[in-house]
Amino acid sequence: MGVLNITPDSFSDGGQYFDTDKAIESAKRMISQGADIIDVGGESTRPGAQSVSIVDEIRRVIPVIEALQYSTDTPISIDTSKPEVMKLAVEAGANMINDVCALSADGALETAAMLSVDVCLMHMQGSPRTMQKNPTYNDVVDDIKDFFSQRIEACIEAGIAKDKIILDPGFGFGKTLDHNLEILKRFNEFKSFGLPLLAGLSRKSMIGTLLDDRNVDGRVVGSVTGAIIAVQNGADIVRVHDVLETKDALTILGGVS
Ligand code: 8Y4
Repeated sequence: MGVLNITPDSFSDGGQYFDTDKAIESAKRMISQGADIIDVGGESTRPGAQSVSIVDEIRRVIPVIEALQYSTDTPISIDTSKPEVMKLAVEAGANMINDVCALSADGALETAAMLSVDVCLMHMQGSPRTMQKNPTYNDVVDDIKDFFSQRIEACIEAGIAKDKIILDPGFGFGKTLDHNLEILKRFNEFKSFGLPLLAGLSRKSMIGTLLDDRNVDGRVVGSVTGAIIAVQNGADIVRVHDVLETKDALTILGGVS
């Protein structure tokens, strides 16, 4: 899964079409590099990030989804927690909902059920603004498994078929470095649900911290290594910024497995 963040380019005054065109170009590059899914997001979910209005999020993501729907066969994922955005995105051609809030917003479960697309349920402790304050768990893997059980139950209750669900422990979302490493080491334990697993470690601070506070641009090799470990430990989908590099590593892994 290639990451496509659509946020206004503060270094240009090219306006809406400029951002949209750049996003489409970036998506097409990732597809040519072998991405099997493009994850389109219009709201930054980084720690402490500003929230984005529904209208602004729609203005950012819908034109890009429409253009990709028209010009490629590659499945499109909509990275949002807002039911209004989910609905318009799927109507514009998105095939999957990637929700870091695991369909917890008002109306999100019902909307996802109605749209009948795949949904990725990600675990987060707290909210993006506060999650890194003081994350605590009894046992991080067991606690996340309990969360998955509850959210799967809520989905089924709302009419979402179990075979449409993908699970993601949410690296960096209310987790310390030690929590993240424990999740990566024990990733296999999430296999017990019999559902596909997604891992997103790409460029995250756990990589930067392990590499002596390396900046985001210097995290490619660390991110690729993290993706490989996740796949070896049972991940079915890896959400990455560096598609070409990750594909190369997965190709080598595929040669011996
Ligand atoms: C640099 C670059 C530093 C990116 C931090 C980040 C996940 C996700 C995000 C994930 C799923 C991010 C939307 C955070 N992470 N969705 N989204 N799983 N399913 N931070 O791990 O990339 S955004």
